[in-house]
Amino acid sequence: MTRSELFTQIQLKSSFLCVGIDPDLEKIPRHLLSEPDPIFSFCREIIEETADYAVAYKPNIAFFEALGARGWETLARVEELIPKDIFTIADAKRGDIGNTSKLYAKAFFETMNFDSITVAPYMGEDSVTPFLEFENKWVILLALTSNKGSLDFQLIQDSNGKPLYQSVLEKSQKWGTPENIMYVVGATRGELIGEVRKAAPEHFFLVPGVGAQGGNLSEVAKYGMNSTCGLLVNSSRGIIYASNGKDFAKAARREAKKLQVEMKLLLEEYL
Ligand code: OMP
Repeated sequence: MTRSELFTQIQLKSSFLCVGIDPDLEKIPRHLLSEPDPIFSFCREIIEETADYAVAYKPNIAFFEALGARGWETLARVEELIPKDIFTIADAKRGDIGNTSKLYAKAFFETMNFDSITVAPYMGEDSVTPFLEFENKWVILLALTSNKGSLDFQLIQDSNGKPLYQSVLEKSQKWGTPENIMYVVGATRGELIGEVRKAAPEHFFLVPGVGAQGGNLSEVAKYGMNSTCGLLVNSSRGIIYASNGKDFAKAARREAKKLQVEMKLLLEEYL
């Protein structure tokens, strides 16, 4: 999917919601456990009920690969059932020496058909560029993450006072363009989102951390929105585990809609 196609979807749905698919056998409703593939049944209902409000889905690969070979099969089936006009993110956080990254890219872009993959920048240019060689596919590079541990490295300053995440933003913009690189910026980072926006005015940001991690949606929009929205805001647990009863998918729909209604107002305010 291209950047302008993504923006068109955002406008059509008045939404920049990414629904995070983090299906955990211990958390899904008990009645699904008698299904042949409980995780698939869970994801199918969640997708069916939230697709009206989502412009992106982000399956987190850990939740599938923890189940072994069967989990990979489930992931492939889940990826296939996501409507084609919705952007897909393989949240795999990969990155390795060039010839290995090339195979990670093949796994998620060719064997499966994800639009994008999350990538860790730590191993540098040759670990990231193999992902950029695929047409209409995206790298979503970790810049300033939502978790407490982001303080350990990402905010360390060099001798000129520049934090590491700023060097990631600066350098990586030479490897690709706003048409094939996005950045992960945590919703919990408040005003710093504005600093990331200054350093990368055109790029889309994937913003996790609203909902269960306490990030604030209007703050994200205030500091992060650009003229083509430039934001995909993710919520996983806050949507998919809104209820653990038989009404779980309807409850997920309600939570997704709540965020979409808020997003519509923010789009009207800032675009
Ligand atoms: P919830 O906190 O349940 O909404 O889930 C957040 C999702 O975003 C999880 O799948 C995390 O792995 C992911 N995530 C973060 O929480 N923080 C980050 O900085 C980056 C990610 C990510 O790359 O998606």
